[in-house]
Amino acid sequence: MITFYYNLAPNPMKVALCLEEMSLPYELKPVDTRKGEQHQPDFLAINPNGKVPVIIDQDTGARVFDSNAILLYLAEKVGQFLPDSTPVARGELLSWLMFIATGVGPFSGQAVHFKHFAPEPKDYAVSRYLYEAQRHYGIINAHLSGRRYMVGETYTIVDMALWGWARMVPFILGENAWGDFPNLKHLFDEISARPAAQVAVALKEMHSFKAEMDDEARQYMFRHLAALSR
Ligand SMILES: N[C@@H](CCC(=O)N[C@@H](CS)C(=O)NCC(=O)O)C(=O)O
Repeated sequence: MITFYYNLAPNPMKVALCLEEMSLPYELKPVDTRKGEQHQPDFLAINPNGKVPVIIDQDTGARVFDSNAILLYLAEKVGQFLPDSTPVARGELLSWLMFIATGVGPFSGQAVHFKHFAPEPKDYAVSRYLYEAQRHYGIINAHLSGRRYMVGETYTIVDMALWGWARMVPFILGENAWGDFPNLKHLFDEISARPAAQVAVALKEMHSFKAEMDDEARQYMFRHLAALSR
């Protein structure tokens, strides 16, 4: 049994997809980040970074935080959704997993923050992060030209990591953004049609997370605001 600390944001959603693809039994532990549950001492004892996702593998006692670390842990546990065990394929797997973890995710997250939530003036920051997010998705789209999946000939955890963020492309880059990334859109649609993805998306019915980005939510999500007001 896996204990899965989650909300409905891109990083937990990749893990939800992965757990479903692997048919691993898991119990859900919702963490409402707009109510500050990520800063509670009992949660910080599980993830000192105060973010979701986290898993605890009850079979092994392992605690794993950071979404792409979780995907790799689970793939190695079950021996599935990995490419051929050659050094070349392993190099590709690690490179694209880290590219998504350190590039696609953070630049997309900052683009969303500045575009949708930051106060004015913000033109410089919006321009920088939208440019970088667009550039990262462009690299993925170019890589997918003539390929069905990100690594090798089969569906792997890299495709799952990508799906978590690809769901957000219109929110990050605008409603017409898919037109710039036809290869990525093709892969995104293929994954979204999988039964595992449909179960992951339906997790939104399992728990009612706070939706409003009000003063309380901003206080918990954007903690630098406290320093600014001192
Ligand atoms: N590098 C981490 C990032 C996790 C992360 O940023 N999680 C967000 C949801 S996608 C979160 O918990 N935010 C709450 C907060 O920042 O207070 C990962 O890949 O899991």
